[in-house]
Amino acid sequence: DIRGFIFDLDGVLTDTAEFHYLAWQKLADEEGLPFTREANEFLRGVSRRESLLLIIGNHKKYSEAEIQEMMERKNRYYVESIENISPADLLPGALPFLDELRQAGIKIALGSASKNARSVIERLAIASKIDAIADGYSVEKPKPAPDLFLFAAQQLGLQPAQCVVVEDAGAGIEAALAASMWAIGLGPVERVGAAHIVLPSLAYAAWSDIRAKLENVVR
Ligand code: XGP
Ligand code: MG
Repeated sequence: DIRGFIFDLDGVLTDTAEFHYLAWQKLADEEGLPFTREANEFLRGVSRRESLLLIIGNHKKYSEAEIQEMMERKNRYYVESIENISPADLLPGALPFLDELRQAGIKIALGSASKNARSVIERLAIASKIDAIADGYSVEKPKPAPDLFLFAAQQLGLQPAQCVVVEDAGAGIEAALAASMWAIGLGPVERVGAAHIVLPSLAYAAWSDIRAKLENVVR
């Protein structure tokens, strides 16, 4: 039976995916690298370094020092942009769903590729609702590898099969399935259709419905 939920952060609990996009766009513009909102879809769930490498593609050659500098620059833009986020920036449904799960005795972890996850959680004022954090510092291999979610489950003291991952990224759904966990995808089926359950957002998430649906999935 299901004992834990592992939530991605950016694009799931709050729309920081948009702030990441704007920060990457600014960097790309400064570097003369082509980048669009559509291209940003591929950065969902992807680590800072991998995101930058995807943006650079084959367009230019950069030294390792230049890559480091660009990662720092993008992060400065991002950190500036999240300075003013508050509990009002939680996405619709996020807070009631977290509370519903906690009341049902479900453990909750964060599973985010971001190194900024802790500071975002503090600003959203939901740190007290989260039992364990797996973030951009926790493991070596980023999503779609299962490592981050396996680390989160371990922190919760649960087996993978007892955990449900909630993700907005294709790479995140892949990682959840690779970890042998249940997966709930938020967003369009083209992006998260591989998940066991697809919902438009957490505003449509109810624990009793989800449990009933997952109990009927044969795996
Ligand atoms: P961090 C971020 C990436 O920069 C961003 O491209 C990803 O979309 C995001 O993580 C996914 O959660 O990582 O720069 O905040 O460490
Ligand atoms: Mg995400």
